[in-house]
Amino acid sequence: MLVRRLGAGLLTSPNGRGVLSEDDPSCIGNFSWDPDVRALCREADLLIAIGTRFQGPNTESWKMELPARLVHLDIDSAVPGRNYPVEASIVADAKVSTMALLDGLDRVGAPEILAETGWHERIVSVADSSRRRLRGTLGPQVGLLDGLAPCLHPGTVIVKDSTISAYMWGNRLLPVRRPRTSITSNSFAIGLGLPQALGAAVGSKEAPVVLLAGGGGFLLAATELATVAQEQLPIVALILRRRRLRNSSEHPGSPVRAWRWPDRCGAGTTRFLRTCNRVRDSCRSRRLNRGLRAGSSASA
Ligand SMILES: Cc1ncc(C[n+]2csc(CCOP(=O)(O)OP(=O)(O)O)c2C)c(N)n1
Repeated sequence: MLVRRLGAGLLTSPNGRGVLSEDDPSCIGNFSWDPDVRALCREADLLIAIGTRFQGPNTESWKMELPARLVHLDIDSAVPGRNYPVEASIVADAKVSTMALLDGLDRVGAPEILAETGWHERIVSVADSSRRRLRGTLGPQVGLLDGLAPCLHPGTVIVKDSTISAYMWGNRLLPVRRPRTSITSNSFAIGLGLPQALGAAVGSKEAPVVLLAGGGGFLLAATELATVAQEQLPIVALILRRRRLRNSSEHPGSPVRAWRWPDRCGAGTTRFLRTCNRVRDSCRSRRLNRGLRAGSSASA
């Protein structure tokens, strides 16, 4: 794999998450806003950008400094050089061209790079500090993150509507371990979460699909619950209530209302965590998925 061969760190956009497991020490993740990550990018000798448009929200509207040596690889010839000047562009399929780069490194006899430079240790330390820094800003929501994260199977598809909880921690700290298991809207429009979860539940081999949504965004497409019921789709919706989350000290013990289709659960952290545990149990049970697909009335 190119990242290992180069001794590089991997920084992802929100939608690139999962291309390498976030448990891998080379994976920095979706942390382009972090000051230590910014410093790392400024100091790097070379950046190889693969399949990214360097969107404004991920680069602080292109204020993020990148190394002068930027190689930009994309299948769309209009992308390289559009937002940042490039030293070289490669217009090709990402998989084919990364394999070709690996072959090229072997052909020219490039040594196993950077083992002795301390760069890898720096990457590991920056990945750790950026996570710690963000966790330190979450306040009581850290309990939701810590409650949910261990309940997810590596293959669980998690869909995030554009809710504050998704911006704050869902899109960065809730770990993603496999490609295509983290879905979030690029447009920042609220309301797409439930329809996206619905599609993911039809396409995913793991059950259930987990949706994180704010109350406002969820209501925009709540009528799709009829489709969820009709198709008996295994979706767990965690609906976060902003006022409760922001003012949790005034509403002790009740930062979130969590419920699952078709049974409505009450409010409270305990119930949220209970729902998370059901997610975990359901993730473990492949039989659930098979049962649902066979049209049984098994519940998530
Ligand atoms: C389709 C659409 N309409 C309006 C907005 C503007 N907007 C951004 S956040 C937000 C409130 C979202 O509330 P909620 O879904 O409860 O999530 P929260 O961020 O409060 O957790 C609105 C209306 C938007 N982003 N997209």
